[in-house]
Amino acid sequence: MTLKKTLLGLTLLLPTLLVQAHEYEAGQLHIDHPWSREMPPVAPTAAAYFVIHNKGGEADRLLAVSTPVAGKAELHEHVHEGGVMKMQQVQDVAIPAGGEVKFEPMGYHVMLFNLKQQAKDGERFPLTLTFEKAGAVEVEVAVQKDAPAGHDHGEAHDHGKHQH
Ligand SMILES: [Cu+2]
Repeated sequence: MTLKKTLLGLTLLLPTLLVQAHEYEAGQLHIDHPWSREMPPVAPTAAAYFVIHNKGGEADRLLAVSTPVAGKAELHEHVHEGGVMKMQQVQDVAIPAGGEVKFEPMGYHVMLFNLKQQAKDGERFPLTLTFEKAGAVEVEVAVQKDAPAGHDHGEAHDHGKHQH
């Protein structure tokens, strides 16, 4: 009976262990699960997403992004313009005091250009986020086939359509 109980407990725990969520602390900021969707090897660009929580009483700003795997990295947002969804570069992203900003498909994202090669599902690459107050924070971006739960709106048109 005891063995049976233990096995049942393990079965219930496994899905939790497989999620591989990772997070980072930088001063007042908490950066949750940086990830990137696996793209075809020929795709020239990729995008990275994460959620930034600001637990402090002062606003901060994300000023710059960089990574050794891409020739260029930019902060982007999606905007509706005449019924068309398109993306454009932004100079910085405000992180309000006590608030959070989601970088996600069809929203803010880190755009990576001139990739030397596309990372595959299960791989990770380093990304440095530079904040006005918290300074430079290096995170690892997890590459995965599917968006983590709660990070996708299920809009298929985002898939492989990151063009400028
Ligand atoms: Cu973009």
